[in-house]
Amino acid sequence: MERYYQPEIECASRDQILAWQNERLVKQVKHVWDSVPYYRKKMEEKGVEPGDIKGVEDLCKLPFLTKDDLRDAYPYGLLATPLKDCVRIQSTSGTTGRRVVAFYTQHDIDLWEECCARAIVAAGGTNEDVCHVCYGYGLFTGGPGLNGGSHKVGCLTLPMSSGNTDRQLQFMVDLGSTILCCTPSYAAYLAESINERGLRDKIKLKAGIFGAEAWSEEMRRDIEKSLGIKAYDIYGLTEISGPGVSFECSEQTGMHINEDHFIAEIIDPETGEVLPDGSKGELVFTSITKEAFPLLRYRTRDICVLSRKQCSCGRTHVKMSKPMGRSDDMLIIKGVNVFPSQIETVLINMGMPANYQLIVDRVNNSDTLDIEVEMTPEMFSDTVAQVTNREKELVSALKSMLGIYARVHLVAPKSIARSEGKAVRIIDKRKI
Ligand code: DLL
Repeated sequence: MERYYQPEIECASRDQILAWQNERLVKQVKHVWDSVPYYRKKMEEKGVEPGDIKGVEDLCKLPFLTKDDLRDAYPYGLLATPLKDCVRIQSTSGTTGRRVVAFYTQHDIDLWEECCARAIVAAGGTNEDVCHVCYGYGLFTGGPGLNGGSHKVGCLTLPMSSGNTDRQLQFMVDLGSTILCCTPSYAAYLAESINERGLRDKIKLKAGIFGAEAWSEEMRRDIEKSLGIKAYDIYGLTEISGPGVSFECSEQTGMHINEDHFIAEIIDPETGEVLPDGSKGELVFTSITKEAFPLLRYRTRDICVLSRKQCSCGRTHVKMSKPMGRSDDMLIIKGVNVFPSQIETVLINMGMPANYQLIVDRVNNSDTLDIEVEMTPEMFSDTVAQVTNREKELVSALKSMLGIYARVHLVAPKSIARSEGKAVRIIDKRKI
């Protein structure tokens, strides 16, 4: 029974890991300096040259990259290899302005899939498993990443993609799926459908690999109980490759970061100062092995804590906590990235005032978004039919901007509380 497990890497000594990181970082900085004029300029502005970076302890000399840089440099400005060497792009679910597009050489794909394979093995996966992947396929990294990892492990891979619950359940029963890969909210929905249809005895699932959105320990326990499985968290982001940047082991107390490929730092989101392990702050990644899209000091905006406490699984790679929130205002609703600014754009374009509130909730383990929008005083005298019509128009405009359904409620002028400081636009009732 061949298992895609690399103890010589995943359980390497801390000295060995640091030695790999030092060597790879120096090489990567030179590669970026030589091939990415955008980042070279940033380094020059900070007065840093490749020779100044001798190892991980010099990382803090490098400038940060942010999502704004990715947007400025869209589409090819951060590409570090000739286009002829790239074989794939993936993209984020962001829908306004410029999307973030990440490039991969075949080597990058291999390493990314290797990271996903490690996650599957850590969840107990072997070549005897039937791995049911219902993350979305296409531009989203979830489907392609776990699909590739599953191949590497040698599982029988079911490339289901998301949606069509009847078909998901039929294949799950008929083919005897043993590992389920999807967002936690979809896993909860599938669990509910399985139990409603009395299929619990007919499924063979033993583990789930769930991520791409925030989920609580309570939700983990619910899913584990209703499906009779062990549920593992997996984290990642398109900019840094996709799922598999980090993953949980059987201890389920944080996700091991694949430190042979990514250097993690925690910074103070306000000042950019590097914080010691154990501090809560913004997670920053440097990819040290990627060829086509190697980001140095990329600010994820995810707020986490890193821990180097010894793990009983034997892995020595640093663990990150579940993201506790984001330092920007991005919401993740039903796995889709939603920015309040996108909503504001739609409202203003449709002639509505910018007085609105977003109420995000989780009902039956599925996210809901309600938007209260103040009417203008002129609209307030409209008939009920006119108001209903306007709400419908807004729902449809928001759907095409965000890609998800939001309920819209037009409310009386001046009925939404004003704030003297920053406007409080978001009420997130999800207990995460
Ligand atoms: O969500 C990649 C992924 C796919 C991860 C499948 C895991 C499984 P993006 O669409 O670029 O990539 O979104 C990245 O999602 O910065 C986090 O804010 C959030 N996120 C990802 N995984 C988790 C997780 C994919 N396990 C953004 N818990 C990240 C909480 C997560 N948030």
